[in-house]
Amino acid sequence: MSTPTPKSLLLLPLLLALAACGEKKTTPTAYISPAPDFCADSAYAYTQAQCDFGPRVMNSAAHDSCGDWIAAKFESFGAIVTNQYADAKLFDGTPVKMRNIIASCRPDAPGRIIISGHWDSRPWADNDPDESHHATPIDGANDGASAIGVMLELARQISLAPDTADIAIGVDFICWDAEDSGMSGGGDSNSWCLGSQYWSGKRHADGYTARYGINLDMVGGDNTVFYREQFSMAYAPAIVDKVWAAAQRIGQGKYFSYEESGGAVTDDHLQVIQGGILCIDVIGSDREDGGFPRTWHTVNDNMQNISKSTLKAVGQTMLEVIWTER
Ligand code: AHN
Ligand code: ZN
Repeated sequence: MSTPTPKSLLLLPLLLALAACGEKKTTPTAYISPAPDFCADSAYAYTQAQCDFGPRVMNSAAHDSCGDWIAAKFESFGAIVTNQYADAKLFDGTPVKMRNIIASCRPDAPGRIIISGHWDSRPWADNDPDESHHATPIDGANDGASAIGVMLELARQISLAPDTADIAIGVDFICWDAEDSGMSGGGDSNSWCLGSQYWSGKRHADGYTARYGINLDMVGGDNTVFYREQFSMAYAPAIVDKVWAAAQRIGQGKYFSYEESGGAVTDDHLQVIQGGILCIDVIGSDREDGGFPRTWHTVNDNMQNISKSTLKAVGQTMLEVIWTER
């Protein structure tokens, strides 16, 4: 006995045709971005390369070699690199040798923006659920390396852009040192962000200024979402709007969410603001509880918990901002 074709199946071609029709009428013209494609594989590889040096904790050989690698990599993309070396003391009195690495792309462009992130990693996994790890240095794949990985890929994309590309600005990539050796548990907030503190008092070049800054922090974790951080909203709401709008435009609204408000975070952007340039923080939160990513300051902040889609969301949004800045 043959099964009769259900009526709904017979109607299917008609329904599809109608659906297609309806779609045509209601879908707005797709936005065509002028920006090139951000390559998440490259950003991932640059993140991995930093981790391969070992934890980049202050005063370590891994730290110093990785700093040389970061500077050379930016130079290989045609950036002019300026180093800011300085001595500082951690909250416990330990002297540290800092190096802020400033890589300028299109150095002659009069209009400039800063894209920054820290390149050191935390010497202690003091948020690890296992107390025996509290003195272990972390890889800092997300907390540190991911931002620099994204920034390197942005510099590469700028270097690949043809002379005819419609980029109206220059970009200064600032890699902060000694961000992450601060006192945990709501301790002295001045014990964090030592590299950017130094820069805010003494910029890398006399008379240097920029239109605004975007600091990236923990931009490669899995299960990550970006909420609008509270200090950024208080000091630079227009920059937050610009970046979040760019993300929605290119279809990355799932990552750059308006749904919840972010917390207020002591981070390097505050030092840039302190130095007189408005700056926001694009900092990852955990999608489940809205707090810091679940690998934050644990031994699990390693490459296994890095997501190419998160790197892509942030990197493509930054390219969109760079390519549409007038
Ligand atoms: C504090 O915990 C005070 N600030 C967080 C800044 C940070 C640390 N970002 C990454 N690691
Ligand atoms: Zn950290």
